[in-house]
Amino acid sequence: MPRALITGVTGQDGAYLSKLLLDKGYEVFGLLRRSSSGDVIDERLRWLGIAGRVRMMDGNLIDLSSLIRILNEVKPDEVYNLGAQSFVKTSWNQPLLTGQVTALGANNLLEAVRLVAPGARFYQASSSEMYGLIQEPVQSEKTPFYPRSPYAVAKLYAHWMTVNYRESFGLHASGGILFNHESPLRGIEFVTRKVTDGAARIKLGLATELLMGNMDAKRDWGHARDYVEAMWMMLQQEKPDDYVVATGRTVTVRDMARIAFGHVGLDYEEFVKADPAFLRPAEVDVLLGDPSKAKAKLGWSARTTLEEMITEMVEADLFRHRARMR
Ligand code: NDP
Ligand code: GDR
Repeated sequence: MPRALITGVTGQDGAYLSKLLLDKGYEVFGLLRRSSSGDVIDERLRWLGIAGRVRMMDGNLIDLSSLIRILNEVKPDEVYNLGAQSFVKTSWNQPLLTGQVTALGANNLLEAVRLVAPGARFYQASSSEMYGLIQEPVQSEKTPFYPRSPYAVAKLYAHWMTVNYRESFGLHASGGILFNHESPLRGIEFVTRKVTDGAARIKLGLATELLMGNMDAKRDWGHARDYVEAMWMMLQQEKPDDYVVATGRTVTVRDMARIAFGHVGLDYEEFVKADPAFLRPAEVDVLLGDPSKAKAKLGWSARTTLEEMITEMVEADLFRHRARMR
């Protein structure tokens, strides 16, 4: 039975990846940072019907000693580094913490793998945010980076350290440059989930408006369930490498909101109000990925359309709110 260790196991991708690996017959271990809200930590795993099937290991990405101990104990074949302070807007408010977790945390894990489990295959959750102020209209593995937030700068450090450990120490370390991916398990602070939850609440009479930031930003949005497959595929390759994972289609936040509200028969323009509190000190205006390398080398392509995904998310939020109202 292959063994996998996932950091960020309580997050959106950690849940979908755990499900994928369990379905493939893996023994799955998750790095769990201690929280006072212990009763809700496996909420996402429960949603996917896999609560209790991931073995939780007490540790933290910023505590190298915990990573060494866990790797010694787990002896994983594959390590997926999904743990991060992942909310871009918060990274301006907590730039140092973002650097410690998202940048140095990845370095801690690479170092622990090098020292304790050098044969393990390593996946780094790199991000399209690294392109930032874009240098080319369609971004591929060859497009230069220009990060625009403390989060993106931290991810870029982690990305290059992954490349560096591969080239310096021969680690089987790959970087997945994933464009935005969403699902019913997306954190409520991210724009798609905020909109699908808002549309559901307004439809059910639980809210009357939705306050939003920049509606003109464009993103290449896919489904997390599809994207975790690409992570796994990267680690099955003989050689480690970096891959863009995207749909190849970009739409505005406005268009995404139109789809979400439209699904419940509402016009978003009647309910969405601008609030400067949700604007960012520096914006990434548009992202559009070129997934042709992932398609050619991994045989991966996105399966779920934006419309299908947003519909699934709105339905999930309606379900949650109706359950609470009962
Ligand atoms: P989430 O924000 O849903 O999950 C982040 C995870 O990181 C949580 O499990 C969180 O734990 C954990 N974490 C935070 N700080 C620490 C720490 N100090 N030590 C250990 N774990 C920690 O992110 P996603 O699932 O959406 O994304 C997964 C990864 O992929 C992230 O690294 C993200 O930056 C990256 N990424 C995401 C994209 C997307 O569109 N979703 C696109 C490109 C990259 P806790 O529950 O305790 O907070
Ligand atoms: P992003 O995701 O910053 O791309 O990072 P987010 O959903 O937060 O923002 C996307 C775009 O929507 C605009 N926007 C708003 N965003 C939020 N959160 N709330 C609002 O009210 C709002 N109004 C407009 C933003 O300005 C932005 O342009 C995500 C994270 O998952 C990262 O961890 C990951 O690396 C990247 O995707 C790829």
